[in-house]
Amino acid sequence: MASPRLQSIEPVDLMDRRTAPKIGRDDSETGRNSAEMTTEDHSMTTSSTSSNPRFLIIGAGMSGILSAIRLQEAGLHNFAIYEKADRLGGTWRENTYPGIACDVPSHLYSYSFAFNPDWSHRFSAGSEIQAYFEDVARRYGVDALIRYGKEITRCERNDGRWKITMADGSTDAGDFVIAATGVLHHPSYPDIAGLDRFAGAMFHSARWNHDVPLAGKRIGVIGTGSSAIQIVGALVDQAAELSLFQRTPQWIAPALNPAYSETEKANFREHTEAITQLRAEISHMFVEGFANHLADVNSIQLQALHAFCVANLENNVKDPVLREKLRPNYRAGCKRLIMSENFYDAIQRPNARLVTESIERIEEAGVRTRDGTLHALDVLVLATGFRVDRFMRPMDVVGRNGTRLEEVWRNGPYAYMAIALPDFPNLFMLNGPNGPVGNFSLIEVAELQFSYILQLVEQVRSKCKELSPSRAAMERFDRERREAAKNTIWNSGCKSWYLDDGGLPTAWPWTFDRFREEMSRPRLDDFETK
Ligand code: N01
Repeated sequence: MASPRLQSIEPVDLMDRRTAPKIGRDDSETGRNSAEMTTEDHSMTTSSTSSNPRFLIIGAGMSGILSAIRLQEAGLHNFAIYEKADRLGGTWRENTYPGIACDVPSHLYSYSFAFNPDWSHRFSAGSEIQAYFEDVARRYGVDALIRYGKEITRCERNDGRWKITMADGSTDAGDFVIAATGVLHHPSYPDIAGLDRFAGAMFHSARWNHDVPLAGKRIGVIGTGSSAIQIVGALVDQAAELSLFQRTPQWIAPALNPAYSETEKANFREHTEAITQLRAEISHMFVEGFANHLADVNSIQLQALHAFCVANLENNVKDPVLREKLRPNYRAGCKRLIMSENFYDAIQRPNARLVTESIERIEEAGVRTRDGTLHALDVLVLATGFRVDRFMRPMDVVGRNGTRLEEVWRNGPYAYMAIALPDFPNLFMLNGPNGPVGNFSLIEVAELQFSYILQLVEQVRSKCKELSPSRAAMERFDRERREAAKNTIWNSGCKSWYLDDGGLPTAWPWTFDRFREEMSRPRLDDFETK
């Protein structure tokens, strides 16, 4: 989906949006930001839901940082940000594997209020993205407010407020919970016999062990998702042998990743409007090239996407046997589309092997496949994805009248408009279940969601004490979502992490335009207030 036009935008205006807005760090009523208080202070904080509501933000990844910035902009300074790790960044802190980059172009994968004219590449590296979040958090005065090493174990509705309890026993209470807990962070380990017998170094792609030397080693990678494809491209040059264990082939879209020149960066710095225009173009390309057509599997756009991927395979894999092994038997876009500029090249190197025999077991010396071959390895990487159904869990979330989230989500997670749940008033999720996750900028998604949440917060402040979607609205939304999901490209004949246990896609099944429209104005009739 990356277009060669991306770098040829003519700047049209002068505007420096890098200057951080003047955001006060003082609490509007107490004269200091509440996040600077001690936990004991919090328990004594008198918070009025209307004039000085207290927000508990869980998670300091992309959407937690966004929440803090947006709350401050709205003059809502009574909040705390809790982060279980010792560093912000969420998925970009946890995923540090070689070759990691975002498959959404960097100028779109940035906050709309904090452009970065200095992105080094069209698809910048994970370390650069992590540095960007750290920089934004610092510039907007959010980093100093984050309470690190605070894992929330329980979040309970009590006497009309939310009380959270942390692993270290400390507590806090607030009027609103913003669950910015992320999606892709609980590694999924494969159920393969003998995993614990391997004598070499073995780790999950999201738990990379940087102490393990890789140069000249025999490296095995299990999986062919976005992580594995990037890892293969990054490691093939230094490995003595690289074996990719493929259970299912993937469609791959060619994604050239040119560096931005110093002239281009200077241009972006001086003419920020060029970034605005570039973002609009990329967003349009994602939305019009995919997102607005995912429910119309026969659309010209999805057919073009498929043809694009077929041509990439045909034109770039020479050996017909290897080419057929790499050819998926499902439609492009059914699984999350992989963008890569170097995978086909990497897998055709003399030291690379694509192993399509299924894995029998892991042994001390390597991987034994069903044909009896032992693939001897020094390092084994499990690029086997994430437990995407966890969301806020393992946190024990208990709503009104003792309703447990674990029980509500017994058959799989869901949420009204991907944001809220009946019986969990004033608790809002960012990038929660049923949201748009397929090849979009999740930053754009989170920004739209937060503007929706702020409108709900204003309702509570002006009209009531709490608000949650009605059961009827939840049921209607879920019924319509399930019906629409059947017609999406994700339901066109493949397995992926987009599917629930029953095989139905869980992601937002309508157009991105509809998502924007829904997020622009909550249907207030769908909410119950108290
Ligand atoms: O994980 P995945 P991922 N035996 O779930 C295979 C985002 N992301 O970490 O297809 C053998 O996609 C499994 O095989 P199959 C992005 O949203 C983005 O790569 O189920 N194989 C599959 O090939 C992405 O979609 C970026 O048959 C086993 C692989 O493991 C999401 O994260 C980069 C197996 C898992 O693929 C997840 O990507 C990285 C087994 N027992 C991640 N179990 C970018 O922005 C699983 N597999 C570029």
